[in-house]
Amino acid sequence: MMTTLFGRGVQRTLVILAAALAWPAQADWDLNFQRSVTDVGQDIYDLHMLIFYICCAIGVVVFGAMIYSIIRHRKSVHPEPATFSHSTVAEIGWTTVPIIILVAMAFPAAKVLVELEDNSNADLTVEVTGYQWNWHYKYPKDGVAFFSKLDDASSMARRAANNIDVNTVENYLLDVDRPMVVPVGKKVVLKLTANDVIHAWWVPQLGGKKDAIPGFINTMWFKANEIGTYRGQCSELCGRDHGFMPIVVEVVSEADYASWVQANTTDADTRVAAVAPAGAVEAPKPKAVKRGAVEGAASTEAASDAAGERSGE
Ligand SMILES: [Cu+2]
Repeated sequence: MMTTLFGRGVQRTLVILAAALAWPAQADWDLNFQRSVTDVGQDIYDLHMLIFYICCAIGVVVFGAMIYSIIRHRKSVHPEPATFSHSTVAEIGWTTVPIIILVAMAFPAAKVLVELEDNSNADLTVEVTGYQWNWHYKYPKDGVAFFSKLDDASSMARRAANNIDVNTVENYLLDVDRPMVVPVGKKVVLKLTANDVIHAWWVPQLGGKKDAIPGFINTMWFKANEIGTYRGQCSELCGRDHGFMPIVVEVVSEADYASWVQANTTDADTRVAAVAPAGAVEAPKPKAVKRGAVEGAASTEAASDAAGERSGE
């Protein structure tokens, strides 16, 4: 019985090894990050690969030394154990070498972090609000605002009672009714917040990921170099329907973006009004010091404060 199990284990390992060796033949079957279409995303990918190779080299050295020592100094060859208690040279070595490696890794990592946080000079700013469980996008300058939720095909298929084979649904759980649209080659700055619980906006191919937290405005940016459709998901475990709030970003040409804005601006005002969270617009009650004209003034001031807070200014 044990021999059969062992034999099967060996067989399975050989199959996995063979699959790994046949790697170039399996371009569609990828285990690594998705290739990014932004420069920063590519830098993140390169950094990830650099650190990965460093880790592999450390692994080879450490396990190599271990395996060598186990074989070289095994009991049958060296029945008498050595009597030294420590080696100052070795201690200095295994303290300084990791420090040098860490410092060497900190430089490229810091460079990417600085790049990632450079939210200046936006060509387009989009306010993104996470809701339970969909996203709201608002383009303040272009007067476009809309909700983006899981598309109907996925929504129907996800319910067990409907008995729909999810494999037949294209982009299952990764499609929305209204994607976010941005122009290619433009720096898009996202102002992220949430209306209820913490969500996180992440489209892997656009690089970076940011939390959307109620009461806070987090900022991130991306500049897509290629026209295309890029998919992501909320990456914060935000609640019951967490798995059903995908993100789709359509990167289009400037002309296509302009006509999209043209086609979607008209209903913006009503949608914005319908979308604004009730509590955020309502001014706090003025203190009951004086009545009349002063109350009106205080109320206006409070309202503009509240509005300022919302837009993050
Ligand atoms: Cu979420």
